[in-house]
Amino acid sequence: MSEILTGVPFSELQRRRKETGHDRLPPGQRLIREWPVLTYGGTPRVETKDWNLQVWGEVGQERILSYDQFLEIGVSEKHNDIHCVTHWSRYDNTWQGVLLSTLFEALGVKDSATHMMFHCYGGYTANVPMADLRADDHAMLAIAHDGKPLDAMHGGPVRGVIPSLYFWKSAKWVGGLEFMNRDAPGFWEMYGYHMHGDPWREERYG
Ligand SMILES: Nc1nc2c(c(=O)[nH]1)N[C@H]1C(S)=C(S)[C@@H](COP(=O)(O)O)O[C@H]1N2
Ligand SMILES: [Mo]
Repeated sequence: MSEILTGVPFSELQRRRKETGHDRLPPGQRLIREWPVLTYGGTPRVETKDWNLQVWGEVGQERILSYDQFLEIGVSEKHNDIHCVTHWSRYDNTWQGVLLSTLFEALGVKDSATHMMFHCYGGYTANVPMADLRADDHAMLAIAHDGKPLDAMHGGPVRGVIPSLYFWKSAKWVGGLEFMNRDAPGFWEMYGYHMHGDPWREERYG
């Protein structure tokens, strides 16, 4: 591969190469340069002063964080690729936000949490296994993309980014995290999308 591989641990690349024969572009995907907007329904407009993160379920303490309390947990930067189930991939995205690993620590997420449900302004939901979130050291709640605050269209002020899974799992306009002790389908999963959604295994539907 002549392309520069960024943000992906070597062990992860070896796994992908072995399982799929692909280094960077997952099977069945094509590379695009632009960044399309994919939203079911309207675009919620939430200002940071009105934004809250509600946290409940398998956590030490159920809480509601303001935007400032959320940022105080600590902001990091990550560089990675995104893969949409509708077959487009976009390389080299730089995200700033609060890493989920840091957030889970701060919130005291219990070991009994096996899955997390994103709850969004506007009603969208997406379920993700905790094992994937714990294994993906790029997974975050993002506030900025390529140095600019996230547009409302792309999920601003705060969206999930989980580059190891198809992009529908990266919920936009996140306002709640529910820590569950079992799996449950989110919005697209109820319409037949995969409960897991690993692009390297082409877990698109079913
Ligand atoms: N709240 C919410 N989050 C969402 C969606 C949505 O419709 N609502 N669409 C998902 C899908 S299918 C994709 S591919 C990505 C698209 O993100 P983008 O519009 O920033 O490209 O957001 C995901 N997160
Ligand atoms: Mo998507």
